[in-house]
Amino acid sequence: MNRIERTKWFLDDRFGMFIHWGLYAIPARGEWVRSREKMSVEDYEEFFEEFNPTNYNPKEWARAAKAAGQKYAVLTTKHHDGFCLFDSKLTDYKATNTPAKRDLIKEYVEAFREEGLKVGFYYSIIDWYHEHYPAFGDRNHPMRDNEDFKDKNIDFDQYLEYMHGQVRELLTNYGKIDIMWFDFSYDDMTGEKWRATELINMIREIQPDIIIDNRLGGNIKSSNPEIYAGDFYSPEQIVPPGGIVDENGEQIPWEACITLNDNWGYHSKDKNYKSPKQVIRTLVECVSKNGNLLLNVGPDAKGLIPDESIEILEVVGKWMRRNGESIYGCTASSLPKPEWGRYTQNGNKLYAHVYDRGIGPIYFAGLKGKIKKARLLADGSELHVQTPWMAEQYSDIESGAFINLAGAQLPDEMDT
Ligand code: JFZ
Repeated sequence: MNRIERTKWFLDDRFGMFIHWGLYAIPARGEWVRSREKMSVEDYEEFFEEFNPTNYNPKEWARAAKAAGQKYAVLTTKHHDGFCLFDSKLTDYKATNTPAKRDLIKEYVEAFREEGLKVGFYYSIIDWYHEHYPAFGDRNHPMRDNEDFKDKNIDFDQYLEYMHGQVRELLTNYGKIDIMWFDFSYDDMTGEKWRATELINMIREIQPDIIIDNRLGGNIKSSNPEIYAGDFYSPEQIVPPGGIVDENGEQIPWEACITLNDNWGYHSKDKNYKSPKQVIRTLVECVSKNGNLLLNVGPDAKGLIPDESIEILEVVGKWMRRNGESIYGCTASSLPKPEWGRYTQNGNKLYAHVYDRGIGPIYFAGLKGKIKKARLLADGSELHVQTPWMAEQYSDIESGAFINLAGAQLPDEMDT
């Protein structure tokens, strides 16, 4: 299988749930708390001893994702703090040794599979816990300025054995896994520094169909990319304005990852949530540029997705139930971006996402005589192709067509 075959389902599905969850949910100041506040392992230890997510019910997470129209999920099996939600034989720093006492990844995989969703693993190649992970290679290591730590004898190969071993565990012990989402490489700590070719060969042997992000390093945009350069490009907190193409101008699969508020991990004070409308428009924006959206939630220390996030997902789901056809299996359109919104397309079906209906009929450049019929996607009701009075005199619109939206109820008066 090549990248194009592997990513087919992914590009059809378009919309996934990202989940950042770990010990950092307890301090509730985001997943970077250890680095930002320069906490030692000991400072962080109380969260390990305390971690007991009594409300952890991944079936609920999976139902929320499915109801929102999301088709796959990616969960942090280990974040930069090194804590593992899975029962790794290679470390004691794992959920089974906390009061939670269970393999939380196993339950996640089962629950999401049961809802018919595809399952992904986020795995941090950065590790602030492992004794052989070098602070000198990581400008944000919490212990970087600590003299004792610097003097430690680091054998990076031991860390690499551990990291490769954990990836092997993750891809061996939980059945078929759809996405491996590595995070991340600094400019000078990249590619073969992770023994990336060897790592990818191992992964492809265990899970031949799995798709992998581009954060191990390499140049995914090259016409001859390294084996570890990834199946899809992962821009963060941005929708790339022109999509992503390789050196030859060919489309590269990509997936924007975006938070609902301003943190990935749970943050009790961060209430800066995006509106459902912004989220829907971001999803449309991605698809209109051939991309996916991986939308993040950060469950709290009890294991609950914040109410605010659930409410946004519900509204998005309402929209998706009526308009999902304009997302799944859709791509960019070759038509120029319309002034009133965005296009997505599936074969000969063009979806017009109308953000600004203005007054009068809306204009479709280049489509004169080409629109067979027009329908309002939300309810299937008929719309009329209409040529306005004296339109032939508007010199710049000769090749275009008009559709009359009069009387059409755009969903919540916000989107098509
Ligand atoms: C990383 C993590 O540090 C963060 O906590 C979160 O998990 C996010 C999804 O990924 O953050 C990054 C990684 C890469 C870039 C920026 C932030 N980047 O390439 O610009």
